[in-house]
Parts: sequence; C-alpha cells; structure tokens
Amino acid sequence: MQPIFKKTLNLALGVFLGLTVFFSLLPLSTWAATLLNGGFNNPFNDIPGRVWQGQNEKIAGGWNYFYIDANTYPGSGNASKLRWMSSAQFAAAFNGLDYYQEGDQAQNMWSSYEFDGGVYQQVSATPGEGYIFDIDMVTYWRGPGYPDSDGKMVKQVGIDPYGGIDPTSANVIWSNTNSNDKAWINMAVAAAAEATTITVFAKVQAPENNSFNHTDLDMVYFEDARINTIGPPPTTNLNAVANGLSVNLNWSGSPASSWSIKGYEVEYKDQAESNWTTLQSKSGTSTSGNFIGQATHSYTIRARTWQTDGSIDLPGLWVEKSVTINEVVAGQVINHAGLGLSGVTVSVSGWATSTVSANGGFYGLASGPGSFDVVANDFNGFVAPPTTTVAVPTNGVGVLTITLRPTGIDQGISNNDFEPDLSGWNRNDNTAATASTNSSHTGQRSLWISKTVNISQTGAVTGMRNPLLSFWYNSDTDFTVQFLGAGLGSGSIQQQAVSPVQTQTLNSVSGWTHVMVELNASKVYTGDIGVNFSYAGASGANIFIDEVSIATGPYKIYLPVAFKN
Ligand SMILES: [Ca+2]
Ligand SMILES: [Ca+2]
Ligand SMILES: [Ca+2]
Repeated sequence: MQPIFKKTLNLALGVFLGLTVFFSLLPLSTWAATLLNGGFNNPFNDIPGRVWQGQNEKIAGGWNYFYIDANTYPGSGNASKLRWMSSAQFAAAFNGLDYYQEGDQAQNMWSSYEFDGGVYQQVSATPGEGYIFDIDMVTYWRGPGYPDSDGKMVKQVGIDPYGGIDPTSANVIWSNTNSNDKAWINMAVAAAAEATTITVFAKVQAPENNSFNHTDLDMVYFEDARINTIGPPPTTNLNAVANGLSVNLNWSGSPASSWSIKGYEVEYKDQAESNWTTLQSKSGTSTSGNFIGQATHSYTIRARTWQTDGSIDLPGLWVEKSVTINEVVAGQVINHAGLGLSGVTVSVSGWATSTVSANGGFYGLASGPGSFDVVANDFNGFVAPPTTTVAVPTNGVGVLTITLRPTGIDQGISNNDFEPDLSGWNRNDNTAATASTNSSHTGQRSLWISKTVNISQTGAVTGMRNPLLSFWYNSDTDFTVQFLGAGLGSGSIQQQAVSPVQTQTLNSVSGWTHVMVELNASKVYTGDIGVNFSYAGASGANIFIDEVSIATGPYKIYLPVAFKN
C-alpha cells in the first residue's frame, strides 16, 4: 500500500502548492500543516558546537537533531561520537557517493558506536485534525560494503501531538519499527493534533557494532518527508463513576467514514502523581473497566479511540474525565498485629450491598453522606469488632480501621470491647474506670479512665506463640500499660502469680492509635497472662482504651506500626 499511498500524497501536495500561489492572499487553509524542507535539500545549517575533524556538522534547513542519552555513546558526553551531515558533506569527508533520492541533498547521520537519534521538526497544525507524517529512510549497518544485516538498526517515526520536542515523552505516538537494512523504507505515523503545533520525529536506534577500532560506520539517510492531513480522527465517549473505592469506566468510539475501530486506549492517574497507568492499550477492544483508588484521592481518566484503514492507525484526541473518591466509609482491615487482611467483607448494617477488602486490607464502601452502622464479617478464625457508627460528611470520607483478633482459646482475655460494661476486669476504684459511651473506637463504649486507678485482667493460655498485647487508645494524658506474665522462660505449666514483664508509658495522642506490645517471653508460652492499665494523676483525665487483645503475634513485628483514625 505504501508506494501507492505516497504517489497520492505527492499529487495532493502538488495540487496544494499550486493552489497556495493562487490563494496566497487568502488566510491559510485551516487544516494545512507545512513541513519546511521535507526533501532535506540545500541549504544546510552548521550545528553549533558539533565539529568533526575541523568542520561543522550540518542539519538540513528547517530540521533539528536529537539523540536519546540512554541509548547513545557517550550520551552524557554530548553524543560526541554521533554525527549529522549533509549527504554531500559526508561524501566529501569519506570520498564516497553523495547519496540522495530527491532534490539535491539528503540528511546523513552516522556513528561507529551505539546510538539512538535522528531529526525532528515542529509544524503548525489545527487542533483536532488528523495528520500523517511519512519519510524515506535507509540504514547501512557497518557501511555499504558490509552484508545486508536486517534486525540491527531500527527505524521508527513519531508524532508528538502536543508539539513537544522530547523524544522520550510519553506523549509521542510512535510507528511500528522497521529494521530492514540497506533498503529505502517509507515510514509513516498518524496522529490527531492536540495543539496548534505538532512535532514529527524520525529516528534510528543502532547497537554497538563492535568493529575493530570502531572503524565501521553505521550510516543513516533521511529523505523526502511529508506531512498531510488524513481526514478526521475517531471520536471517543468516556464515562467514569466512583462506587466505593472502585472507579467504574465505560467508553465507546466512532471511526471516521472508511475507517474501522482498532481499539481503545485507556489510562488513569492519581492527580497527586505524574505517571499514567495503562488500563488498556490501543489494540484492546473492551469497552469497560475499572480500577481501585484511594479514599479522598482524585483521578484523571483518559481514553482515545484508535481507527485503522488496514495499513495506518490514527488515534483520536484524548477525552478526559475526573473522579474523586469520597462519600465512602473507607479504611483498612487489619489483624491484631497490624497486618492488612484482604478478603474481609465489610458492609453497612441492614444494607444489601457490601465490599471486600483488597490487597493490604484497604476497603471503601459507597455510602453517600450520613451516619452508617459499619460491620465486618468474622474471618479465618478472627472475630470482627462490634458494629460501629461512622459519620460520612458531604464530599468527605468516614474512616474506620477494622481490627480483627483471634478468639476462643486463641484469645487470652475476655470482654475485649467493654460492651456493655467492665465485667471480667478488676479495678481498685469503681468510679475511676468505667465502660463509657463518651468515646469508642468501635462499638458503643470503651474503657474510660478519669482518675487514679489500676484496672487489669488475667487469663490463662496454653501453647501461645509469641504472645502479643494489642489495643487502641485515645488519651489526653500519659498512662502506663503492663503486659503481665508468669516470668521469662519458665516453661512451667504450673499456675504462678503474674507480674509485669513489659511496662510502657503511653503518651497523650490526638486520635485513636493502635498499640502492640510483645511479651518477649519464650517463643511458645503457657501459663497465666494479663494486662494492667494504670493512671496516677489529676482527676478529669480522658484516657479511652478499646479492643484489647492478648493473642499470638507474628514471628516478627516490624515496628513502629501505629494506625490512626
Ligand atoms: Ca532530498
Ligand atoms: Ca535488507
Ligand atoms: Ca468498644
């Protein structure tokens, strides 16, 4: 198809040039994009700062050179082994053929080292219009005298529809590659202009040729480039709606007449970050999808339809949508040791809809604004905390960390949640420690310590590996927690009076905070075990404690692990 196509373009260009003279007093056609010196003919310009054996390297008028540092030797050293010359300059320098196909010159580029570079030009364009850029290119791996070596030097052309000049930009739409050595190849790429300037690139990537003393030159010629309109690009519709943490998407597109749909390219990014994540690449034909975001985060989603005529692919303009994840109950499901639990069902009491915690335990449940009674399912022998009322503000998020803990014989104490009273707990002043509705992490109540007191509970466990005390607290003053055991390494199954094995002072905090304390006893513990909270200070303290657990810990806790909500 390519040769026929090229003739058509030549004809069209000729007609256009004729008309340009005729209509020279009229405003420029709104669709025209004019490439300067597409033939890479004289005059050539010296490239400032690029000198080879006393002569300036040269670039065809209208064009600029570029190279990609990472793939060019020496990329960080101004690519000093990569040269751009006119075909006449190269012929004179090496006593060879002035090799061009059209007009009076071509653009030559050469190196005897690894390179990735080429030429580019910025072109005025009409936003929304579809353009095709094509150019003839030929490579000579290790020079014309070396055997035809397909697969070594890789040709590619690109368009940045935003007019940028960075060949490594993700904005650049690149053609397929061609690595047919020692043959003129017409390369083409199409894009719809996103701005009033677009940039066309033609490049060749060549690996190191390992010739002795770097005597073999890898050569490239650029010749006979054109840019033309190619008719309207496809249109795209995109819908994006958040449901819980899931951003649900669907899209569709319409090709221009005589084109057909190739696929839909869909990407999204967190607006706090710069990188786009690909949800579907250009050949994908699905028309819906979703991704899981984070509560309170805003996302930009973009989609563009690709159409094809069987030989060239033309993408449409990006269509963008913005979505913020809010009006959800959101947080993390963790175990008593602070590790995220995935697969736990979280729901609003009385609602048919629910969600399941994802990787890391993160969950989000679409709620709308209001107050909601949130409950999680028990999971893998872990028991969920009681139903908890969560307030979700308009355009905001209600946060709840849901802590599941071992139960039954795997749990060292009882009445962990202080619902509805302090049964099972021993205190030395009944007025100083109460089960209060003033504050709770989950459920309706927590342990409220308001003045000097000791409150403790002791249980017995058998064969508990690495006992771990954990709880949530929220306090406006310092207090002390003691993890009680029968002594280090006793190994005895006889009942012994417990005593403090670990003592920690907890400081005032500004919100509910998760705490974990290891007993640091024998790896497998059998015997009495317990916890004592004590406060000695002024009356009127607001020390709230909830969800107290003594259960097996992980083999290793990576501290600090503090959760706030
Ligand atoms: Ca030429
Ligand atoms: Ca070949
Ligand atoms: Ca509670």
